[in-house]
Amino acid sequence: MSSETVRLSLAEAYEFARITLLNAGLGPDHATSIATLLTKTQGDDCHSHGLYRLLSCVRCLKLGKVDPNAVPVLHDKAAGIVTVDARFGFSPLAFDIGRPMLMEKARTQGIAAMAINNCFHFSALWPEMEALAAEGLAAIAMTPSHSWVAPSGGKTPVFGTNPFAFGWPRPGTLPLVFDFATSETARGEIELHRRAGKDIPSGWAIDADGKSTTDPSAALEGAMLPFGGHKGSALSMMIELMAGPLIGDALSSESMAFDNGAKVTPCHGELIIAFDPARFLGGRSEEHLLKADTLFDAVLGQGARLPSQRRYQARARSQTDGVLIPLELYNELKQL
Ligand code: NDP
Ligand code: PYC
Repeated sequence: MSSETVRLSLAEAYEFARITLLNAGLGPDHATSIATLLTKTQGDDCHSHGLYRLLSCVRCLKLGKVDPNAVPVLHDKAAGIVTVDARFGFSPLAFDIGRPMLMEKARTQGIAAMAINNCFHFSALWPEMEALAAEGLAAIAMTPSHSWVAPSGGKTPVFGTNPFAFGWPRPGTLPLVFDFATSETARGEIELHRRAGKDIPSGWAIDADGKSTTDPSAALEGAMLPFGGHKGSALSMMIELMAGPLIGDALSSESMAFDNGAKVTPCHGELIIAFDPARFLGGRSEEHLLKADTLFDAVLGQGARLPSQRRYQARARSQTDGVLIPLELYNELKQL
């Protein structure tokens, strides 16, 4: 693959994404929501979940899998529970529609959960965590995907790449956020290695015969591996349960069965839980939240970095310099 790149300002990236989605037949509200999201992820140098995702969105639309005009339906399910039925549309608009009620319930109850159901889910979770943490709430989120990942000690895919994300509000500065797949890496990262003609590190995946592989194509045909052995495997299982049966939605294996060989974006649910420190702590909230800085300083003081630090640095760069995307991807997207 060529190493040539194209530079786009953030405004151009947004418009490029929006027009690509509209041209593929996606409804304007969804197109706006997704273009906003992909501009954020590309701007923060999250390449596996940036503009690259337009390829799979358009494929999903062309195959008629996703409802391009689905109107998410919000349900006030209980004092601390919101559900949003995405009605087989993409998930970002469902999150946008559910977020105000989730925040209101978290502020009233101290803790509230939002289940998004029946959504085609392709996105990074950190923008959702950052949006909640920027409003003073701590939050966690999790979602299954397709069954691509073998359990620790096994060879056959059962779990999804099941990301887990966390957001922590920091008075006066940007939130602390982490967001990672419970597999060694996101599947999108292996796909990007394949597109770039690069090997993957050993330990990420096994081939169809169960042997360790550094060949991205063999990895995608075989099984991905959980991070941290039995620990990542258990977390991944928890995510299957909490963002699957608990909210009345699909396991990764069911999402894969629903896909029926089309190899498009997984379709399932997502669980988001928000916590209001002001409700837990009352007037002592700020004092306790500032204590987090002691912890962060102890990390930074020894030369380690905080999760989200790289992204915030990339964001500052993108705001002035724009984003670089591979020319090949740009041309492919333009042809769509
Ligand atoms: P990584 O393994 O790169 O881990 C990313 C997280 O770890 C980020 O929060 C990152 O912060 C932090 N981090 C990385 N290196 C360090 C370090 N040295 N010190 C401190 N923190 C560090 O990401 P994955 O490949 O596992 O996942 C990438 C994305 O894929 C996620 O956004 C995830 O949501 C998405 N995904 C989505 C799925 C879906 O079904 N929708 C499925 C699977 C993944 P920073 O960002 O600042 O580098
Ligand atoms: O990269 O593993 C992944 C992924 C799955 C769904 C969206 N991204």
